[in-house]
Amino acid sequence: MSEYFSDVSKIVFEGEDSKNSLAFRHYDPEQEVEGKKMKDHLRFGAAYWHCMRNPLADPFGPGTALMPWDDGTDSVENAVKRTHVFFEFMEKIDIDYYCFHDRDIAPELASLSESNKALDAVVDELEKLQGETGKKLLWGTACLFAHPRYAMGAGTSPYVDVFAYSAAQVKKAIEATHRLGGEGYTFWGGREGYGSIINTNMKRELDHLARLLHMAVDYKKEIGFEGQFYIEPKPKEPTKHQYDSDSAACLNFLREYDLLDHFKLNIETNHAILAGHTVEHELQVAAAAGALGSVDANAGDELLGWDTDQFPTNVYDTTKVMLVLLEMGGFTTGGLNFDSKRRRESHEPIDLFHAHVGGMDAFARGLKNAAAIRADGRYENFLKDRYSSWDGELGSKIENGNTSLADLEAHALSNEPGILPSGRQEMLENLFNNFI
Ligand code: XUL
Ligand code: CO
Repeated sequence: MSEYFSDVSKIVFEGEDSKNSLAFRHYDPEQEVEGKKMKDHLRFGAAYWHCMRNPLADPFGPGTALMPWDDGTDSVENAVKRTHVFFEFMEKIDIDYYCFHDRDIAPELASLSESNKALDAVVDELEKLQGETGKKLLWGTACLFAHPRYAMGAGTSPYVDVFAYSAAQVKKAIEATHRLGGEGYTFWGGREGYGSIINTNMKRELDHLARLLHMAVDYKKEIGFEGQFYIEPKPKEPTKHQYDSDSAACLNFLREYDLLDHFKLNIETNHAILAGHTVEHELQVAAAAGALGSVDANAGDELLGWDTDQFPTNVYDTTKVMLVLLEMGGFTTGGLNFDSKRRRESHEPIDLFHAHVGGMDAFARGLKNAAAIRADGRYENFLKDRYSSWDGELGSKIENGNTSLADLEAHALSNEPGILPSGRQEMLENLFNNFI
């Protein structure tokens, strides 16, 4: 196998005292936390699109990323070569899973049948590389937002031929994911929304999107694909309003169209922020509905209002994410997919390694912190205590639906609430800091 990253050897755990910037100081894959290996808690994924295809362009200038292995063409040979670079990267960074869009791994060619053939050829290669290395596919997806035909949406396009084309692409991408043993398949509706409501029939678009998802569920069953379907919420960008705007909107859509049994959510940190929520809010909404599936791990920038997709380095945030995940009992099919890109100025191939090392270490610290918070028990006890009035006779009667407004009026007439205990927000924030 040729070495595309000849200046990097396999990244290993060296511990907190290490001064080596290409070593893990916290991520020790085999170390057990709460009785499970770190690598099995975190289930890191590398995003093919950001690692291999993102040129690091911005609206004011072209890409800067140096990709000496890439000849810049749309040839299948070039696409196949990239898969080798990517697998060498995964091997050296010690990430077990990856995620792709159909059009990242293989080129979009002049016709659907040519694009399908190119995809088959690249999937052949990926299958071989997975067999050789033991790397696995966390999820696959179809890119239904880049090509101009999708400028007005895919599953929500006003044009039926575009809808049909997107359905064909979804069918093929599910097949590719199935062939590669993918543990999941994601739907991110990048342009499933609108730029202006004045030219939009919202009800019809939502009905159509649900039809597309129902057909995907049927096809999944037909071919025996057992991976988990995910919807990935995002409120805007590229559209002004995306129908899958946040966890609550996605859950409502799935319930309304009788799809909830077939989907979980893939929550992305930066998307939560764009929706005006914290990521732990989005995770908790999904978890409460039994629908927290996977995480697209990244970070935004406090001063910028768009999807900057930065690598996660904030240990407060990773601790909060890991707390929700540990409370839920951990991932089943999901993982922490780094849907993160380097900054435009970090254009050297080696920056890919620095970026992932930082993200992986930040999550390893988050995991250790979250486990320590749980072992300490003070949060859990505080919460338990705060709601303990509900554990009495009246509380359980209400919770079980065995009271009427008149019953509660009778109770309230002789039980005025009085002065309540403090919520202790500051004390709890201080306590949290003790674990960071
Ligand atoms: C875009 C985004 C996508 C999805 C997959 O903001 O997050 O890359 O994760 O289509
Ligand atoms: Co994402």
